[in-house]
Amino acid sequence: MRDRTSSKKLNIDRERCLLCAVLTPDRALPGEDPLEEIARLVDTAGGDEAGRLAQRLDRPIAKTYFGKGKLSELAAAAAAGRAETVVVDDDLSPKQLSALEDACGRKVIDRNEVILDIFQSNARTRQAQLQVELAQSQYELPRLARKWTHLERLGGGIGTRGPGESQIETDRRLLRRRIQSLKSELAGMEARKERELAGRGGLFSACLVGYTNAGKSSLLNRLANADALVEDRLFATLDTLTRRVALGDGLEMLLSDTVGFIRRLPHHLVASFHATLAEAARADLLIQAIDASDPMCVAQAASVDETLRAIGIGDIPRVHALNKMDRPGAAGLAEALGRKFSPAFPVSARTGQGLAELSAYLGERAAAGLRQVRLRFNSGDGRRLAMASAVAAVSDRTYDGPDVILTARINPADLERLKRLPGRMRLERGAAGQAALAAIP
Ligand SMILES: Nc1nc2c(ncn2[C@@H]2O[C@H](COP(=O)(O)OP(=O)(O)OP(=O)(O)O)[C@@H](O)[C@H]2O)c(=O)[nH]1
Ligand SMILES: [Mg+2]
Repeated sequence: MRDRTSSKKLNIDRERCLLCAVLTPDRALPGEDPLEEIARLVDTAGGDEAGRLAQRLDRPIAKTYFGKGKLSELAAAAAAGRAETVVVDDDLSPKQLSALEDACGRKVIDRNEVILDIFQSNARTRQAQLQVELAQSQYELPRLARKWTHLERLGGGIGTRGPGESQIETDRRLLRRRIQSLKSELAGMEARKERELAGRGGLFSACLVGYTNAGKSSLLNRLANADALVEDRLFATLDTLTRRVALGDGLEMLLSDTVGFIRRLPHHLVASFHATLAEAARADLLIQAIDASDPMCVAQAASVDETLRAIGIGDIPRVHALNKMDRPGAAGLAEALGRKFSPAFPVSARTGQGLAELSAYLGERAAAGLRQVRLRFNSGDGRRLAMASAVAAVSDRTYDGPDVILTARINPADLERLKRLPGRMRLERGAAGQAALAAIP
């Protein structure tokens, strides 16, 4: 029986794909091969390129996507390249999809579906899998009707209210129910995460954001000595990985890696990845990774900026990591990019170049707003000791009789939480702490 939850086989692994696009004036960026990115996406999804077909138009034709002439070339181009699938670098309406499929007699998939396909094969955790399924279901919902009219055209459905119509209703209901249950399971996961995060205290946190393949996971690995998955493919990371990073002098921060962005990211995906992107929303600082060796990096950074604004986190302070400085071409661009993106640090996650400077900057940011204190409390007060060690940058710990004395930097909110714990704690501030402490009998 036909699988009703997906209208066609999305997976293009090892399929020969003809790459198509309408090139609108706003779309072709200077110096860019306009089909290069979809070629990269298809390659990442495991497809093989079987030729390209593009048409310059002010905008795609509403009903047929391509103009009449190009539409009539489609079948021949697909045949010439022995293409099994036609991939269109745009989000197609159900009508456009049907028109293109009719014109070439082959499976047609759009940019949305290629990205969903990649996300699906890269989703490793339950949360990522649920998020991808949610995005897919939402994409599918308005397209269910098309699938059934399609079936009828292929020989089914007799009469005005054939089996198709009630079937569409049943399918819609099932899919809506599934979407609801995915949403509630994801909301539950998010709530659990929130509770977990509340325990983190006010530790300074930064989140790596940036275009896919810019080197975010590589930077996390270098900066945090972590083992995030690094791959030369798009959207290798779909989950958030958070690590504690030691910045010296007892100072620590949290550093997270997250899902990469791409131009024209399908909005269902952005919405579905709410939980993953929430990590970035909570950050005190965003570190935008830019692949400075990519001639398209300025346009890529602009689209990242757009996505950050679209998800409401464009205002979080940002620093730029101009990455892959070891690659030819990057060094020449560093100066110009540094002027455009400020503050910026030329770095290489591969060689480690510039990372000390970036870490020092992160250290300054993490230390700003912290209060230098000396805390004296009973050394048997395990709860306070554990909390202080978790949320404060403790640079010195000494014992005086029954007491422990911590020299630490801490943010005011966490200091209040420490004070509120049962038991006694004495506090001396700043450099004066030393003298004050000496005065304690
Ligand atoms: N030459 C060079 N290659 C790098 C550098 N940083 C990362 N790479 C390579 O770039 C590719 C992508 O790196 P990732 O760290 O996976 O990039 P990402 O931004 O996490 O990518 P997604 O998770 O897919 O969004 C890998 O092949 C890395 O080895 C660098 O500084 N120099
Ligand atoms: Mg990554």
